[in-house]
Amino acid sequence: MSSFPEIRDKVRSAETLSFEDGVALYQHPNLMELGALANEVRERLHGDRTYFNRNLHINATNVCEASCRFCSFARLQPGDPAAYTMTLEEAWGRLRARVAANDPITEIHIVNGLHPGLAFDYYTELLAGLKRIQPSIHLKAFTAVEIFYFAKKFGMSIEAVLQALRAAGLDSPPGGGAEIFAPRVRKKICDDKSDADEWLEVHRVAHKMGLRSNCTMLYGHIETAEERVDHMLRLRALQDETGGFQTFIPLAFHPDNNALMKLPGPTGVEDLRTYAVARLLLHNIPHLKAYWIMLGIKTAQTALWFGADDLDGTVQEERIYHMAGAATPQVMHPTEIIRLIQNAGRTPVERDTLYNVVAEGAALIPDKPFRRDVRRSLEVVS
Ligand code: V47
Repeated sequence: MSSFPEIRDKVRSAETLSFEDGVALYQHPNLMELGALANEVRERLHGDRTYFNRNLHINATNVCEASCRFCSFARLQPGDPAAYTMTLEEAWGRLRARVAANDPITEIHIVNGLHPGLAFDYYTELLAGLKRIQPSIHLKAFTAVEIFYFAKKFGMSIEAVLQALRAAGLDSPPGGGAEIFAPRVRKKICDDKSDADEWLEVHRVAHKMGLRSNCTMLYGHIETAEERVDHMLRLRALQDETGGFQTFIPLAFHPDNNALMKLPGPTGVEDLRTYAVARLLLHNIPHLKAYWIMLGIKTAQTALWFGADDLDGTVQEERIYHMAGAATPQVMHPTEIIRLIQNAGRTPVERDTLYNVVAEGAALIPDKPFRRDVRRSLEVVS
């Protein structure tokens, strides 16, 4: 097994790290040394730039046929008192409210349960209606698991599903549903939804159609370090083939209100270690997102020195993590995100979903600062 100095040399000469290197990095006792190496790669790619966007989450239904043991959001029966399915008007109303409040967003992130009773039209109309309200909105919608489910349920190929969704307004699939690819783990935590090859195939098809997408890994439950490394290397292999992934998002397991609630969830050190290892192994995926909703705001801010260059967005109405016990707020004002990034010694950049710059420098200052101390900290930007 390679020593840390040998791996550091490989990273500095831009050599691809092996499976054994990944496992050795997970075992390296010196977290700060690991973080500093990941930070070298982060700064080589992005300097101090740290991205965020203005977005809204819509989880249109929590009715779900799958029984993932880590999930606190899904309800198996439409008759369950906690089950809900939004009408299209209700879902569209979420965007209308933002437009009416003059609180603009550039992206809607849509993730739903695998609802056995909804017609395909529900999904295409959902997208088309949102585009009618705001034609410029980027619709990051339906995980690979949902797309695979549509293909099976409606007797269509993956490509036909993606084409129909794209015609209705889909811009990119989000990265959810990947969990951990290893069959040992999938069998125990999510054995009745798409497997690793099916998940990867949906992204492969999407990339070949010219769509970009994201990828995730749910960590901190029953998986081993070897299984995390294997997961990342499978993503890296697909990225070598297609180049379509934009960002990798490690998702920290939240143990409340689900079948795995006896597990403790990852510690802060495990979070930072996973970010650093991801930045070092996934040299070909440009961005690494510290999703503040589930990492917690303080760890997400710290992760900006352990490889991460993106904090996701303002988010609003997030339900999946909050039902699993996330203690973070459901929305963060852009001024607060900017303050966190600046306070970490990084340079905030507002992006759209495809990483085009929306605003930076003085242009970042929002019209409506929401707290006096934030307004003061923003003076630094101007
Ligand atoms: O697939 C479910 C995870 C994912 C829990 O693409 C849980 O930009 C932790 O994929 N504890 C959905 N995680 C969210 C997602 C995502 C989030 C942010 C940005 C992007 C992107 C994608 O949430 C699911 C699953 O892996 N999840 N339950 C839980 N208890």
